[in-house]
Amino acid sequence: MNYLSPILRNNRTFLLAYDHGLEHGPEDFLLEKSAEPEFILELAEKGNFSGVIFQKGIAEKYYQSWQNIVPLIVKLNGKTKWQAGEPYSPLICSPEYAKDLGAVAVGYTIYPGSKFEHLMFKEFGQVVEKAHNLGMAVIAWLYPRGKKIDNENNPQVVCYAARIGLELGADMIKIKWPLERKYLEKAVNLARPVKVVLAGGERISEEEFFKRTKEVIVSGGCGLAVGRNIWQRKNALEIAKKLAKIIYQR
Ligand code: FBP
Repeated sequence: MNYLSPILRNNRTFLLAYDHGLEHGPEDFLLEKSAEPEFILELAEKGNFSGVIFQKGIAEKYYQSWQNIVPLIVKLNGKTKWQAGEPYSPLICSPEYAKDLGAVAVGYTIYPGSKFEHLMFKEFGQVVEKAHNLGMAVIAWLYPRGKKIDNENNPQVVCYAARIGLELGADMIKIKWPLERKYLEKAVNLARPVKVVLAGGERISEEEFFKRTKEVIVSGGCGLAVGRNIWQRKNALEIAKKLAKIIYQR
C-alpha cells in the first residue's frame, strides 16, 4: 500500500508547513495575515500545495470545511523554543485523533543525538504502526540536536539523519539543507526508497530558494515541506505557484 498517495502529485510533494506558532511563536508571523490559519488554507489551495501541516489545535478549529480541498497532515508532537537543554518533543496527539480530524498523514519530529532520543524512537515506532493500521503515512522531521551534535548542518550529520528515517520506518523524511548538492544526493540514496523532502529554514532570497528547489528535484528529492520561505513573503501565492511548477514538472 502506498500510504503517501494522498499527498503526492506526479510522485512529488509540496507541503505548506504551519506549526511555527508552537515551535517559534508569533515572531515568525512577520505579516499580519500569516497569523491567520484561513489565510494559510487559502494559500495552500490556490498555491497548488499537496498538503498543509498543522498542529492538532489548528486542525480542530479551522480545518473541517477544508476537507477534500487541501490534504491535512497533523503534526503529532511539538515543543516551544523555550525548552532548554537536551531536546525532546512530546507526543500531543494520537494517530487515531489525527485521523478523526481528517488527516491523511501524520508528522513527528525526532532529534537524533539527544539524550532523549530513545523516548522519541519508542514513540515514533508506535506512531508508525498505528498510523499504518489506519492507512496513514508518517513523515519524520529528522533534526539531529543535543550536546553530542556539534553542527546539525554538517552534511555528514544530515546524511546520517536521512538514513535514520529509513531505519525507523518513516514513509517520508524531512531534513535540513545539507549545504551542497552532492550531500543531498547522498542523503536521498541513503534513505531510498523513503522519500526525502527539504525544510525551508529561515527566509532567504527568492533567487536562492528557487535554485535550491531545483537542486532538490534534480538530486532525486521528492519536494519541499516549507513554511517561512512562503508565508513570510508578500508575494507568497506567486512564489508558491512558481515552486509548484518546478516540483511537479516531469
Ligand atoms: P520552515 O520551512 O519555515 O523552516 O519550516 C520547517 C520546520 O520544520 C517547521 O515544520 C518547524 O516549525 C520548524 O521548521 C522548526 O525549525 P527549528 O526546529 O529548526 O526551529
